[in-house]
Amino acid sequence: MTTTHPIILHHFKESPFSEKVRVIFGLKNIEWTSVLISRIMPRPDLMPLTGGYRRTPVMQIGADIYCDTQCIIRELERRFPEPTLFPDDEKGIASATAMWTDRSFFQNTVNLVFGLLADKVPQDFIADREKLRGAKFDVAAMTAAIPQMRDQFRAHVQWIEDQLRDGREWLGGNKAGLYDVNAYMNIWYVRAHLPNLDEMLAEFGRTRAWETRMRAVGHGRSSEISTSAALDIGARATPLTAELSDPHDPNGRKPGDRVEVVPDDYGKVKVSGEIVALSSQHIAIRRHDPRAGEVVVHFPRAGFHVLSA
Ligand SMILES: N[C@@H](CCC(=O)N[C@@H](CS)C(=O)NCC(=O)O)C(=O)O
Repeated sequence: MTTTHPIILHHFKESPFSEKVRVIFGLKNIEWTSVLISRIMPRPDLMPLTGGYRRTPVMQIGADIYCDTQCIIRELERRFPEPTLFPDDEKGIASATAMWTDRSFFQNTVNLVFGLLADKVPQDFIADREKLRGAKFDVAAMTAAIPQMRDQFRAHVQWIEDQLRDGREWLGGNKAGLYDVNAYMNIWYVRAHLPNLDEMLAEFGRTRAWETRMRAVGHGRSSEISTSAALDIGARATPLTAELSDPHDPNGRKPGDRVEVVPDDYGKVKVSGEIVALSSQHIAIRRHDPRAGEVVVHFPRAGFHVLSA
């Protein structure tokens, strides 16, 4: 499918969740536009587009803004169905792996990375991530927990290794898919930050070979624009999301209702707007911003709360 607006990814290089999306650009050979954002707040040109959602990455297509990799991936699969991220026709379980890779596995790798980096973590980064978590970013506690984190990391990697045990190249079988993208994020993250990943993976030969295959996927074709140019694109565009109601919504929500949407784990900034479209896996809300104009912001449902405004 062609789109009149570029596929813009707001991201930063060190971001593992952004790496998921960059790898999907590679798998699907998508042409995309890169907007490099600051690793820490403030992000003055991005907040008018998201309405305050502050996690990374964010995808922008004109005046439609996609928050969270679950939502971004769903939209990319819809727009670029070939090659599919579900080559084994296991869409449900492949999507659900995010609840493993993005939560318990990721919390493990974050604690491992920052525990081992310890005094190299800049103070402004710590202060920013304390705001994000609403809790102390306790590098000393992470350092003390390194032995436990190594055990956890090993157990998670063993699951990858077990999946590859029959000699398959990819976690789902003969073709790369969402299982691979989700799990790889954590290995990529440790590889990017810690010099001793090879040591940690020494017993996992199949995982090491799979990591090499994943790295070779690349990031598709990209060009770069500034944060302000992306905001201009959003301000000039009109959102293209069609109204969609959900007759099975358990709370009777419908297009036109005013709501607030907020992550249930961290970065709990409420984004308010009027429902445009909703389903069991997706909610899109319309907002107006003095700089961005009219935008529609999209969120996943799993891991997000929808509150009446
Ligand atoms: N569930 C989110 C998690 C995203 C996330 O935690 N991203 C990290 C960076 S990799 C983040 O937002 N860090 C704080 C920030 O960038 O403001 C997703 O799938 O996109």
